[in-house]
Amino acid sequence: MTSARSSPNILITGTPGVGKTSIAKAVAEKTSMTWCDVSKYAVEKNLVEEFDEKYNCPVIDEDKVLDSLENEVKNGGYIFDFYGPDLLPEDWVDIVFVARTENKVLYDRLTARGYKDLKLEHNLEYEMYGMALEEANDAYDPNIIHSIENNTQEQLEDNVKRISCWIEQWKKDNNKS
Ligand code: DAT
Repeated sequence: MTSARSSPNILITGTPGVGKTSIAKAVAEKTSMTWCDVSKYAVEKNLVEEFDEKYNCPVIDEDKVLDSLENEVKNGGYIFDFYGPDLLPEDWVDIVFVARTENKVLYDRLTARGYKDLKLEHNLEYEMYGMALEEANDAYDPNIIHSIENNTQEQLEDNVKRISCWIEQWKKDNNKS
């Protein structure tokens, strides 16, 4: 099997606080992949529709973000870090990791981040019902979706190792190493 990309593109998704950034940054440091925090990218490039006062966060302009990223990601090598499990077109990504965290652990992480009231409740519920995983399953081929537990430091290290190994294997399988 070969791919037009010289490296894979990976999506790490899940509820805010489940550890997407921690995993994505560590994998990028261990490999030659580029970490792309899609929300930050949108804000830095001014691709934001509005600021959501209720949830105290920017609402990204999805079409503009996709247009802006399209040429950059053609050759692969990106680790996308985004809470939205269905933003990226299916043919952009080779594998999807949905990070999961137990609600008690997530509660502590989100309150430490200053989340409260509706924003806290909404995100805890979203995680409790496994919504990110469900949405990812609707958006991508379920065969490329992997749910990863990310509660402890040990699990974080295992996840980083597993994803990094997967990248190396992809390159071998696609004759890109
Ligand atoms: P996200 O990018 O999904 O919003 P994050 O990577 O910023 O999440 O992590 C949220 C907080 O939790 C941050 O303080 C780092 C910590 N964290 C992430 N993964 C962890 C793990 N497996 N064990 C302990 N702490 C973790």
